[in-house]
Amino acid sequence: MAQYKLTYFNVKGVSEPIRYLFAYAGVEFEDERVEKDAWPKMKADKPFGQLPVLDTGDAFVLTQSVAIARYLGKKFNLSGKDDLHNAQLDALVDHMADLQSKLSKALLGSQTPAEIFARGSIPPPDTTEIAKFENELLPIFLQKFNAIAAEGFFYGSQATWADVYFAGWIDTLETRLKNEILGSYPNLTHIKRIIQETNTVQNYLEKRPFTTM
Ligand SMILES: N[C@@H](CCC(=O)N[C@@H](CS)C(=O)NCC(=O)O)C(=O)O
Repeated sequence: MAQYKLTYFNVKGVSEPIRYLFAYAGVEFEDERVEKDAWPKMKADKPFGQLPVLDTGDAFVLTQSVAIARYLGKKFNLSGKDDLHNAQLDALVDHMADLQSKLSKALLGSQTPAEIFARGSIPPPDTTEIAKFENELLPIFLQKFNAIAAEGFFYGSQATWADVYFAGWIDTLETRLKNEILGSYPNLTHIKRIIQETNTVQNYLEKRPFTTM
């Protein structure tokens, strides 16, 4: 039985980078995917009434996707080389998470996930906001991300949890935008390729369920 259990909805969302981390490290995990009808009954039992949660296998349940990813990065020896490097990686991943919440807002509007679940359908996306995100905001950040990956990976020549996180994050973004978005960013394309071509990640990608989000 796997030590770790990750619980999230049956989408990539904020959890795909965590699934990538398990796959990249070659560590088995239970990938529990909750269907939306089952969620209302489970919500009250979760520490903050939200997903994802990671059951670490030692009587502790961790929340917040970035905190979970950082924790696993440490466990899997994928942290930075010193405090400054770690702070740089933390800030970079926070930028990715901020961008993802902005995209979610454009896609889902101002309704909370709980309201969307209660309504049973996703409201029509705000196409003007999505176009602004994809054509104006995102390129500003991708250009900067690309520049700090000049040595092969973010802030250096060795892959860390931030590179693995990035590969899962860009996978989610491309799925949600229905578009490949790294064409003009060779350093970022390189990171995505190296991570996705790792054998254990390839195995995960082949086996994961197909989802549109
Ligand atoms: N910042 C949190 C966001 C957590 C969150 O908003 N989770 C949503 C799904 S992405 C959720 O649990 N929605 C169901 C609900 O609030 O009832 C993270 O990254 O983990």
